[in-house]
Amino acid sequence: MATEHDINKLAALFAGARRITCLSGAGMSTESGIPDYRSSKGLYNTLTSEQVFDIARFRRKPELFYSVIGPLYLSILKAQPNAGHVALAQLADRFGKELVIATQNIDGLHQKAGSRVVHEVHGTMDTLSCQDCGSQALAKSFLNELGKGEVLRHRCGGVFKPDITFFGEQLPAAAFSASLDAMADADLVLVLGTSLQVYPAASLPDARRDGCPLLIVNRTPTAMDDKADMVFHDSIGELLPQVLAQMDHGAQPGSQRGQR
Ligand code: CNA
Repeated sequence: MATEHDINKLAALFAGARRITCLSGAGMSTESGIPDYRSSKGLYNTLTSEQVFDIARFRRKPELFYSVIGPLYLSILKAQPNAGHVALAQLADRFGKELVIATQNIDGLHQKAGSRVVHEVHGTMDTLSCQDCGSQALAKSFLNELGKGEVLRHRCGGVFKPDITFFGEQLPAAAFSASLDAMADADLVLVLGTSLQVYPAASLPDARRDGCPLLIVNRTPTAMDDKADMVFHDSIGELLPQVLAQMDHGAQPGSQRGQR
């Protein structure tokens, strides 16, 4: 658990960085009520996610995907950002940091919290594409069907697939390459709420330049703890607001606001 000394150190680290790049994962959104993959209450213990999110299976049997995921999909569309998402957005808005978020999440919560530069390396649940004609639609126009676990179809008869990256699909190239660039440009890299087991996203922090500090906040150990400068096995939604409060406390009146 972070001590007062740790919070002071983190506040100084954040305050001294101009360009901050963050890699977030499912643990970023558990405090918004969305289960992650690998914790005890995570999806892998209740559902066979690798099967449900397999592209070949989806094409063969979309009813399996929608019946299992439909109600969860609906709850993700309705979820609200938590204190961790809000604190990150404030790093840019209130403290003038050039914040870039590379997220493995498909829930859109960073954007809902007000973060503007978000690269969704595993796509998004907000939109759907018809597998036959390519038309796009907003998932929020199908709330009833999702709640009932029905297969979503375009009026041409084709099945809609959410614009997320399924197992067996390529990552969105533009989002991935923009994330790599942002890691290389950063003077502080944050890894928040990811076990760092899903590649290639997990390799993104390795693109940071020599000497760029790496901070990991994750409730349980990650695959990169030994490479990090600071690691906290804490809750993001509890730790980040404390750091921002300390930055507020440490700032001269007005000194860190409005630098953009
Ligand atoms: P993961 O492997 O489930 O790891 C999540 C990590 O977060 C775990 O190590 C937890 O200990 C940690 N954690 C959970 N809650 C908190 C918290 N409040 N504070 C700090 N740490 C916490 O998930 P990854 O993101 O590493 O795996 C990548 C997958 C998960 C991507 O393909 C995502 O698309 C996918 N996913 C996304 C969502 C979402 O969009 N919200 C939900 C579930 C899975």
